[in-house]
Amino acid sequence: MSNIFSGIKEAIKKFLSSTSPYEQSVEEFIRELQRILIKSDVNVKVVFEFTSKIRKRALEEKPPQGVSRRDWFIKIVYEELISLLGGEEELNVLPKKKPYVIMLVGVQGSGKTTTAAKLAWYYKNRGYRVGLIAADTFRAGAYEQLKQLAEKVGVEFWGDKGLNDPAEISRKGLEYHLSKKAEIIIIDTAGRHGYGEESKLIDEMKAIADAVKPDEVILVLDASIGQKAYDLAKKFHEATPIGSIIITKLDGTAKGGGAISAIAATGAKVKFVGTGEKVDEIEPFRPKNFASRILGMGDIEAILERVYSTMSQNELEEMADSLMSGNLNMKLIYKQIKQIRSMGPIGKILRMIPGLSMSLPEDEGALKVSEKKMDMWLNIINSMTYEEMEKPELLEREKSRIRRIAIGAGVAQEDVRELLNYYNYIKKLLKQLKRRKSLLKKFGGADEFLEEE
Ligand SMILES: Nc1nc2c(ncn2[C@@H]2O[C@H](COP(=O)(O)OP(=O)(O)O)[C@@H](O)[C@H]2O)c(=O)[nH]1
Ligand SMILES: [Mg+2]
Repeated sequence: MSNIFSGIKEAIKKFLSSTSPYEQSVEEFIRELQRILIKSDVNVKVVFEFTSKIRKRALEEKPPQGVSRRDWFIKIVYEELISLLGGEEELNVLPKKKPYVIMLVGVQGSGKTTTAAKLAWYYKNRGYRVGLIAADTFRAGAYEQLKQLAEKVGVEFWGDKGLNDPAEISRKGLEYHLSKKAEIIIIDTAGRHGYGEESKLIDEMKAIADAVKPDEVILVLDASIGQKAYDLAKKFHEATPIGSIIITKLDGTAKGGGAISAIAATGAKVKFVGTGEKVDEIEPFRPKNFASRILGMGDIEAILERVYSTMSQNELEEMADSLMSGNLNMKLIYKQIKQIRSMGPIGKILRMIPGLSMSLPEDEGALKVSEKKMDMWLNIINSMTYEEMEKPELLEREKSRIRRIAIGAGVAQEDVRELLNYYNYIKKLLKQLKRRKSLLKKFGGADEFLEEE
């Protein structure tokens, strides 16, 4: 009936509306998930590792206060899927050095030539001078195909129909592009082998790599090939430690399991995905987006939002406690600012302190800090010595410190002083609050406060 996308969405709906006990619903969901993934050609071993992680967490983890077990389970599935797909972090797709030589490998028809042009387009649009090399001596039209694409994108092209040694072509092409001051050089290879001949493909790849010493070897994988992608990705990753993967034809694939297998197969990271035949149909791979697509983000978005906002609420409360109990210094301010950056003004945190919300100033103006300013302050704190972070009072005593920090952070001395004022303001406020708190304790003050104790 279903492909991987609609199948998993269905399973989630079923899980959420099920009236069975939690443990039983989890088992039902996991069985369904295994069935869908295996049917979509995801490698069996990958499937069982994936689902047993989910099961373990689902049974062991206790959701934080205010979050239901079923909501928490959705979060677990979402997180495990992201981790299966390569983790939270996006790969940096910009070259680490110049010139940067990229070699594309992969079986015939996987999309190497198209991808070479797409990469050229992508990098050209980001200001790089790109050169293409046609090192596919096997397919008759390969030279013309890449040449035309190079013209279309508007980048330098090198090829020589008279030569038939890919390693020699690559070496000469490299020389040509270097003389043209290319910053990124992309080599399109033949990959005349079919699936099942992975080791021959790897051998050829090694021969060209020996000749040109590429900075990166990219395996181009067709998403629709399913299970075979797993073996190829695995062998590839074992053979080349500098490898990454580009998955093509993600637009047309109903199964999509091959992509997941390939990603999960190895430590090799997916860098880009191809989503169409045109040169601009390429995008950096984002595990989070892909996970959302598989789970049907529309359906689970509200749940995730609920879970994360409850969590940050709990975190806020913890933060309020630490503000009240800890000795205030710049490190603490740094930590707070970083967390507040995503949560709201410090007033919100202070209001969480039991029994004290009413003693905060009506006008929160003094507590409000714009995001831009927060970033600047983080920057300033980063320019302080450890000693200064521990004892910001040092800045008041020796003014030359303010000047040094301002220069280090690339801001005006005025800005450093403003942060110092903020620090002093929070410090004073906390002192007042603490005094009030102990008074309240002594004389059994506000009802609200008594309830908390
Ligand atoms: N739909 C779609 N087609 C693609 C994509 N990438 C490549 N193709 C098509 O796949 C076929 C083979 O591509 P080609 O670059 O010649 O593969 P090569 O043999 O590995 O060089 C061509 O018809 C391409 O237009 C993609 O991301 N999406
Ligand atoms: Mg080709």
